[in-house]
Amino acid sequence: MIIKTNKTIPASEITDPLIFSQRRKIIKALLAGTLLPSAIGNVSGKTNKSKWPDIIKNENSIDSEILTPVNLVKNYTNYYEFSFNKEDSTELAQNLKTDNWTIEMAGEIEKPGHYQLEDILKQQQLQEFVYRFRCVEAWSMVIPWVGFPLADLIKTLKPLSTAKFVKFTSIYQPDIMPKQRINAMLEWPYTEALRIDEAVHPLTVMAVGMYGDVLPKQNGAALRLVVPWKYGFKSIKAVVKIEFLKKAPLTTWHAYAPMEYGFYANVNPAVPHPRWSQFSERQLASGYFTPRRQTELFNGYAEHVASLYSNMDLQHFY
Ligand SMILES: Nc1nc2c(c(=O)[nH]1)N[C@H]1C(S)=C(S)[C@@H](COP(=O)(O)O)O[C@H]1N2
Ligand SMILES: [Mo]
Repeated sequence: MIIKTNKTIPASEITDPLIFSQRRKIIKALLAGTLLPSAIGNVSGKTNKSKWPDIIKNENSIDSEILTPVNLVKNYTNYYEFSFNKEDSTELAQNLKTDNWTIEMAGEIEKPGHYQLEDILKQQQLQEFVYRFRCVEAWSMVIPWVGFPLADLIKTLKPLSTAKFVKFTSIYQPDIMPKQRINAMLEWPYTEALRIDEAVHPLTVMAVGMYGDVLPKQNGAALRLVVPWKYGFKSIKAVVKIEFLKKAPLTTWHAYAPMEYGFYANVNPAVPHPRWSQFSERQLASGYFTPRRQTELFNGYAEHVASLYSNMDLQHFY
């Protein structure tokens, strides 16, 4: 997210140092003739499934694209509770304690309560979901998540017919999350929400891992949401509460700048952000001469999700 400060630089114009140094390394290696696939991450599309050896790949996985190198995904993170800088947030997030994770389930359900993540996982069949991921700042990645469909969890909670929206809340821990202490611009804890039909859509995932391993703290451990057809800020990290509501709640980014960050936040090349175009995206760690990728409606998942919005004006409900 681009924070409104005195110097507002469109995200698309920023060449972050990590990408820059990675490119320099790649060019150096190319010149030296030493570039092995492992040097730029996994280019074969296979992951090293160390923790979950028998995991099955979800049918909605994309397989035609090259995965973003894991080291880039781990070191280029948006985690505003810690820092507005993508590398500092990675480092500071290591202070988060992610064991014995508990999630509060509340609102319009028959089975509210505090659930241990471990107990939830005993009921779920973990799968790998290889999804495109598109940040509203106009960069994108391809990530193999490990998790389960949110729909499978929601079923066990027995939602009432009055449950129309699902609200997610991130952990609030100002003692270790510096921006929760000193940044009053955003309201903490971070919250996000989906319409119930979006929440139970088979593409919507709760992730506990990526690249065959446990989710790194900076990427949202112990449990995060992944909604691949929406801008990245909807994919809330470190979820500690899931609430079923009758009405749409006000969520963090939407509350901060409603003209810039809509409730729906569906990826849409035809709806520019007020301060930059969403027509194309920079694929992280793509080749030096690779052109920007043309952004697709619903991030390429239109055949799966367009029907959710068939009666809606997407320019108005951005
Ligand atoms: N709690 C929380 N969740 C969050 C964020 C955040 O700052 N705090 N950033 C969002 C944004 S803007 C993006 S692009 C993705 C980034 O996920 P990644 O760092 O794992 O790539 O997380 C989203 N979820
Ligand atoms: Mo983002």
